[in-house]
Amino acid sequence: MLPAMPGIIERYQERLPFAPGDPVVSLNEGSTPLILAERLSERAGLEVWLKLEGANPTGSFKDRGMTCAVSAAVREGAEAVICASTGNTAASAAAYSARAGLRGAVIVPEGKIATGKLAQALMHGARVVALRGNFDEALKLVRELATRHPVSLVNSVNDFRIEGQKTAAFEIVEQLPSELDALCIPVGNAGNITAYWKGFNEAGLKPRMYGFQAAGAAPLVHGKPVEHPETVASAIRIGNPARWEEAMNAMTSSGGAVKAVTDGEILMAYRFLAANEGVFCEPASAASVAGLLVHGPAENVNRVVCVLTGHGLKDPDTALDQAGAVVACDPELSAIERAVLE
Ligand code: AN7
Repeated sequence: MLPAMPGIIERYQERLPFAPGDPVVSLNEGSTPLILAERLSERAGLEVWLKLEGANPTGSFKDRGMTCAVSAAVREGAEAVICASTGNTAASAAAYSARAGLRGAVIVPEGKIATGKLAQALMHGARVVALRGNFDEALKLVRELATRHPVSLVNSVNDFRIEGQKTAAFEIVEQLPSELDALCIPVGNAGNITAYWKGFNEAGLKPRMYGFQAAGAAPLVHGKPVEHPETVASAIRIGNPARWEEAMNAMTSSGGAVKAVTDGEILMAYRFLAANEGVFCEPASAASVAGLLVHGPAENVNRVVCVLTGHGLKDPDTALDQAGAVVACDPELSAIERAVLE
């Protein structure tokens, strides 16, 4: 039997702020598939690869950062971790704190997180607080709270999150047959694009970084915070990203850009990936592919990686809303023939 691939701290220890013998809280995150998307490549007119971050243990890229943030919290002797979240950070923080034996509290915008993420946070035993406000307000409050109480804040304002998430860039460099020209990635709080850029830099690569925001939540595109962000892609319903400057620096200094995609464009890409590539991602993730299809590749960009940040099962409500209906059938051969074949 092949040995299981270890988690990212063990795998990349010499490039992460952990020493041998430090406590490691891991679910064997990372080592996610990078697949060639042939139909998407045909449609986009260049070679497109998909990094399937939904294949992480809790179904999103957050696990790469969370193994580092929670391991560091244990090393520091923290007893509890806290975060504000549009859903995936909450699910991941809840899982890793359960594994570490720490208390976890997650603050989410009331009624605005996908069903699967809520189920995860609750199942892992976190205290789930539904804030009558949006993500930006939640983040402001938890930052304040963390200065007053001995709790470890595990949002991407925590540098350990960036360190962990940069390992996805290392993996892409290892997995691709030759160099990539550009990366397409959804942008919410702007931690992940910051992390990829750091990872590529450390690996000696400079792909163009294209960040895509939902049109109703596109502060980086407008150059100013959005007070009431709205989008079907609830994961990136964020109006004032914490890593604003770093994300802008990644995009401008790499020769990339930040652009907006509408909810309609996001949902088009979401359905296309599921129906034509067999890849079910959540709506926010599809923003990377929507951006590529709508805004097109830049000159001299022949090979791109689109990051699919979270699994489609996270948000079954949007899926059922977007998909075709089931076919009801009586338990008789003639009826089943009609139902299947017509
Ligand atoms: C699927 O969980 O902000 O730009 O609180 O869940 O690093 O914020 C989630 C963000 C993209 C954007 N795709 O990444 C949270 C949260 C998915 C996400 C993003 C998120 P960042």
